[in-house]
Amino acid sequence: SMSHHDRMSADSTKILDAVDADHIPELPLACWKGQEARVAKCQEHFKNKFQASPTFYIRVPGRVNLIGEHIDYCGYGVFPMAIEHDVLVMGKTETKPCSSRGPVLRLTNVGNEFDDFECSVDDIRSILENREQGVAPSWHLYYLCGVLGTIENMNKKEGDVYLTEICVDGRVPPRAGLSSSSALVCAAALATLVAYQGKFGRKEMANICAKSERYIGTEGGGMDQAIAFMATAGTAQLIEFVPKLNGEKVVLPENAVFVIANSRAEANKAASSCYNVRVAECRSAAWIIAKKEGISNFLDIIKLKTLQQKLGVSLKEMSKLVSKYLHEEPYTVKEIAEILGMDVEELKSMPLMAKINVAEVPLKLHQRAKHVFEEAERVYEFKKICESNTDGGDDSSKLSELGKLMCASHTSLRDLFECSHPRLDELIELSRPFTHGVRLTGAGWGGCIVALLDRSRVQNYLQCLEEKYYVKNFGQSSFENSVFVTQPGNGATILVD
Ligand code: ADP
Ligand code: NG1
Ligand code: MG
Repeated sequence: SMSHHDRMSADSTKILDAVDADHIPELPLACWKGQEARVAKCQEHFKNKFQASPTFYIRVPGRVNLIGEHIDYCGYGVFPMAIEHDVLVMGKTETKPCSSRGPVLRLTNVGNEFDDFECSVDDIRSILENREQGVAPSWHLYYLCGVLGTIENMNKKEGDVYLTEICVDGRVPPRAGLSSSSALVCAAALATLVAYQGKFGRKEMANICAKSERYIGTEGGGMDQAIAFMATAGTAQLIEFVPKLNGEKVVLPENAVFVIANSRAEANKAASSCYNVRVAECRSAAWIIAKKEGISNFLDIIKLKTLQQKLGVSLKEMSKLVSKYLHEEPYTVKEIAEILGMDVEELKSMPLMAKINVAEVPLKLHQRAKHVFEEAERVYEFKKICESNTDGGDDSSKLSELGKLMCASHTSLRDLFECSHPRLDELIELSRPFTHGVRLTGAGWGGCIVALLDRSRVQNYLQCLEEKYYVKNFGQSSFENSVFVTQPGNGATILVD
């Protein structure tokens, strides 16, 4: 299937170069090789539900982040690439009035565990605002995030679409840190764009989707939506967010192989407050350092990167400021409020703070901020090594340097950021003898690891994983859909029949 994928990649790269780098690529559905059986199955599902055939198709990939974890929401650059697993959305619209209750959206999903859903488009905002808190959101809510994001950013009134019928088929393992959620949100947003004949480029869509996925409750930093739209086959990208979204293609060393292994410990990010607590900790750290450095409007500085720019110092110096101003013992909200010269209630009612139960968790500002500055440095190091000239020599020293950065990233995520999981750490330890480097990828608390290794070691590594992790913990055949060798794939694509 890798060669089919490559063929599609080559086609769309050509189209892209010919048109406009920010244009969302459109490809004939027939160019999507190796997917015929899947498409046919989805079309059949669509026909059974809606007694018609879809007229447009959208494909959005998941991603693996190679390095730069939990720093996008602090404004720092990250290093992801798209994977071949994707979400496919098929749709059809009705532009003649067919109901008196305004525009209707009907959703169905090929996956058995995802129930059908139907609502009026006008109700989407209130459905999202009134969703139940503290539980795993229903799949359709992610879809609605994408729809709302696109609609509220379109300038023309979309009164001529009366009915949108949608069928989803997702192949990104859910709750595994490969961003199935953003693939779904972005696919929904792009399907809406196509349905309403809007025109946005890749970056606009990435920004819209980064914002709209927050309707699900998590204060994400935008990495997933950025790579979902901006990915280019054959390269990873350094994605920057400040001063504005930008992606820089980076070619990975030729003999580098990245293997993704799913720990099978699921982490549903929107079901708990773990993620938002980390965002809040990083924000509080920024406020405190800003205040102590004498910045008068310190509450306006919510990102550690903005703080760094304001202070005009290096990442190394930022790390020193962490040691200077933030103690290692966990903070309470009360102490943070005192340092900032605020009322506790006032602090608790700040945006984001109000969403989480800050009073109940120990806030480890020192550890989180230290991770962020060091991880941000590792991202630039990683890029530098990828781009360094090996002078005709082999790449193996490059791989070992990259690997060391990945290992350091994992240690920091485990010990300073505390977002690993015993299952992830077990996989990491098993992987070490076979790999140059290995780390958790995505938000963590479960999900996947990504390992960097020489092509020649892949077979032995996979065999070890199968025996010593999958068969041992989950029985025969659990290995099948849990491990994949991956290559940088393309971003969101519109497929035309
Ligand atoms: P991740 O993004 O790491 O995969 P999240 O917890 O952010 O994990 O999002 C997972 C959620 O996204 C799922 O619980 C589900 O609601 C939704 N989702 C993922 N894949 C699909 C799919 N194929 N169909 C419907 N919903 C999906
Ligand atoms: P996943 O693993 O997809 O939940 C999350 C965030 C990213 C980023 C990473 C950690 C969303 C949609 N995604 O990813 O922005 O912060 O964690 O690096 O919130
Ligand atoms: Mg997610």
